Amino acid sequence: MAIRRQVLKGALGLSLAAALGSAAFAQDAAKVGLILPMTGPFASTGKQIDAAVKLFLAQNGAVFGGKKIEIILKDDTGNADTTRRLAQELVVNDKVAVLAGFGLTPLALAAAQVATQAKVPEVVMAAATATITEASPYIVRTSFTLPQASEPMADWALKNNIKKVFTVVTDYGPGIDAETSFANKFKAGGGTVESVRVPLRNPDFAPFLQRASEAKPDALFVFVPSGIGAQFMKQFVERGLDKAGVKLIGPGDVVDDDILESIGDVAIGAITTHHYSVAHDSAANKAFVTAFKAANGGMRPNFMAVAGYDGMRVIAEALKKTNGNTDGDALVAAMKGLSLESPRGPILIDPDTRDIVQNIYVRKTEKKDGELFNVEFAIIPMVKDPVKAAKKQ
Ligand code: VNL
Repeated sequence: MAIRRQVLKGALGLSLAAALGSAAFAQDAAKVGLILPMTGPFASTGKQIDAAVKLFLAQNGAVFGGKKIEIILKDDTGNADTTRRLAQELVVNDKVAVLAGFGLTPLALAAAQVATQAKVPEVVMAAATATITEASPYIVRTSFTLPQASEPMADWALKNNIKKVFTVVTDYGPGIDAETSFANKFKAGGGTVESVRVPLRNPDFAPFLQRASEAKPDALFVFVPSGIGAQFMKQFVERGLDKAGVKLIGPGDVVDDDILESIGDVAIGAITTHHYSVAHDSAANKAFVTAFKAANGGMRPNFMAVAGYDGMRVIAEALKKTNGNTDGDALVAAMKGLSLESPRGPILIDPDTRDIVQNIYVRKTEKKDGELFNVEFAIIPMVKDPVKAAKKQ
């Protein structure tokens, strides 16, 4: 090292720097370890986020605060033990400045201890259980929280003459968050709720939908993780719930833009509350959707893609603010309070909680020019995660 510095000072410095090439270059790189489920049942989430990260870097040139962002993509297949091992390897062997991705709640939680011990920021681009940001002071989230999306659904249902709701949710963090936040708010407003929870792995919705059908509710409130909606909706039709006139409501994961076409017309009329629709009417979103589709063979971006895109932007803005300092504490400090215009609308990284503050939109699934969309018709502006907001009071 000492010899190299000496030589670099000399006349041969330039050519030697060129010869050293990658070694010299590496010091000017900020490596981002991107851990996603690229295979397995949640591969659609990995695919969407990976594509959005690539798009952001292709559009913005990859150099921020003098550091070139280098992505190291790893497939955790949706297995939490693998996520933990990959996070450790990325920190120890690759010396990444940031860990990012995290397709599901157990995967985000599996990396939290690694982030804390290594003092490396963990940018959560998908997982959405409210408590995740409390698992490490290095976690910053650009996706959403289920209570943030589900409470507004209770308000809408109460105002729209829905009195009896049956909830069906996937039985793990985000599903329990969706059920609890919706039910508490809906019951407080005078509604009645009956609830069932469906396993995360290999779900068979039929017995749960049978119970829902027998309960004769005004509406069925559903949370299933992104990518599972088509499976759910198929069984919803097979059980005849659409014909029985049961209204479908919930956070927007079940009518995910990515799979809406494969769900088909049965989704028409569903009312959902969520932070992103591919149909969001803004110039920023139109540009994002056009570029994303062009780069990905016509694939629609969904709410996972937008969170991956914004997650990269948060990392880039933080590097600019620190002038390329990749110290974990400096990066997290720079991320706190960032406010940006996203394709979904305005977003803010809450400086107190490191969680995202954003608009929640009420949408109706409709057919427009032969294509299905979740069309936004009302906005609840800049919603904070209500679970953490309640704890503060
Ligand atoms: C989670 C939440 C995953 C919402 C999702 O799709 C989703 C999670 C994979 O926190 O595990 O749509």
